[in-house]
Amino acid sequence: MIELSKKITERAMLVALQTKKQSRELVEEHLSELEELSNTAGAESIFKIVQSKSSIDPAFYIGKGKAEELAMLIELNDINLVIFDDDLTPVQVRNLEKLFNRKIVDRSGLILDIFASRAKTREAKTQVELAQLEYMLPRLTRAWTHLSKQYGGIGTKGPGETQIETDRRLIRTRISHLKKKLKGIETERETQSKGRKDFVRISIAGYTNAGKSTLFNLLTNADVFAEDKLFATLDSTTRTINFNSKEKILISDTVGFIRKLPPNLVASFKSTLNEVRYADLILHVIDLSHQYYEDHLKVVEETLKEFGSEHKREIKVFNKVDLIEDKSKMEYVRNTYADSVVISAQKGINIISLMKMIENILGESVVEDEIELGIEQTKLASQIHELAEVTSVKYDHDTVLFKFKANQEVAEKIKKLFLKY
Ligand SMILES: Nc1nc2c(ncn2[C@@H]2O[C@H](COP(=O)(O)OP(=O)(O)OP(=O)(O)O)[C@@H](O)[C@H]2O)c(=O)[nH]1
Ligand SMILES: [Mg+2]
Repeated sequence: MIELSKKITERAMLVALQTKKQSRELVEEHLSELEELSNTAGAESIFKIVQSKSSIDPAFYIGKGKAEELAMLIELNDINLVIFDDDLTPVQVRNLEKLFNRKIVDRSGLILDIFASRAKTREAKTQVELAQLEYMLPRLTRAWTHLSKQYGGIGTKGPGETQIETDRRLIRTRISHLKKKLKGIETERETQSKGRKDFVRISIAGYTNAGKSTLFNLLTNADVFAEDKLFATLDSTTRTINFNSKEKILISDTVGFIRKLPPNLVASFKSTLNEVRYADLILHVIDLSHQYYEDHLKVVEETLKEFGSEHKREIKVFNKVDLIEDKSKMEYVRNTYADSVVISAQKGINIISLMKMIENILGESVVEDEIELGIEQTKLASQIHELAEVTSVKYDHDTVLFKFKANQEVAEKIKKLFLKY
């Protein structure tokens, strides 16, 4: 028996704006990433349009003339969805929707939509719903709810129509309810974490589709879902692993990053990403076969910085080496990035080197040290807590004496940070 797929593919037009500040090449790369996102969401991109303009048009984003031109294309080619690479203002959405008479989705909306369809656990669902409502709130107009109901599909997989129909006040109430729920989940997680205090923690982080879950599965014999689509993983999974060392090691797979990740999504995924925050070591996986792998690397570093993980010990794991023919690329990364290793998680290439690096870093001798801070240097105090195991804190008038345990390198890092203040 042949089963007919019920899924209807939406026909999408992708639109990006190139202003004076950006190069054509970069805008096109962003657009091809948008295409991957839209494929992941189940749309087929029929057109990819780049409009050059000195500045953003406040009413129509790409300018009224260009918008009218696109309206014709849309009509003639049966396009039912228009996706913009940058976030639009509510006014731009309203004007464009009126002109195109089609559904308009922006990059954040698209990412939220993918997250919504991928969220499986209570935590992920709560996090995505919160981010969606916050995204939706300023965009909520009568016209919007009406149109989204009319079209359905991508960009409208909101937290349920009944909630969309109700007014902003109800959405605000829901937002504060979800925030409380997440706080509860976060506390649960923290309690769990405390129970794992005597474990050493490794966290796998990186750009989406870099091969994090594939590496995780390889290191733990787990069976986490991995596929060639963006955001296959939304929840962090944690397992224990055994190396030769006596230490008990926990390793976590985490959600991937991408450029222009909606800020409210990052904020609501804080509890999941705490795995990275509290890790003793981060394995930063990078898809070396991607043309823009160095951009990806920077995006991940920036995002890690946002929640204060930039001073963690990190191994840069350049993955998918089986796809690389140009040997100089490997030389280049080895010479450019300290603590890096080139592997293939899928083919199992060079995994032994990676394991050795992990062991070396974890096995570094732990030293005890102390540092005296002025009472006003609270920022540094929280960094010490993040980087090291604080064994005692003593207050004396306007100074605080911290005693801590950390490996040699981290201890030196803390001292350096202190000198900067
Ligand atoms: N050729 C090759 N493909 C790989 C390698 N590692 C992973 N892949 C493929 O890359 C795709 C993405 O892998 P995942 O492990 O799902 O990547 P991820 O980083 O967990 O992705 P998200 O969870 O979506 O952020 C899959 O199709 C993998 O089979 C590798 O070393 N070589
Ligand atoms: Mg994954």
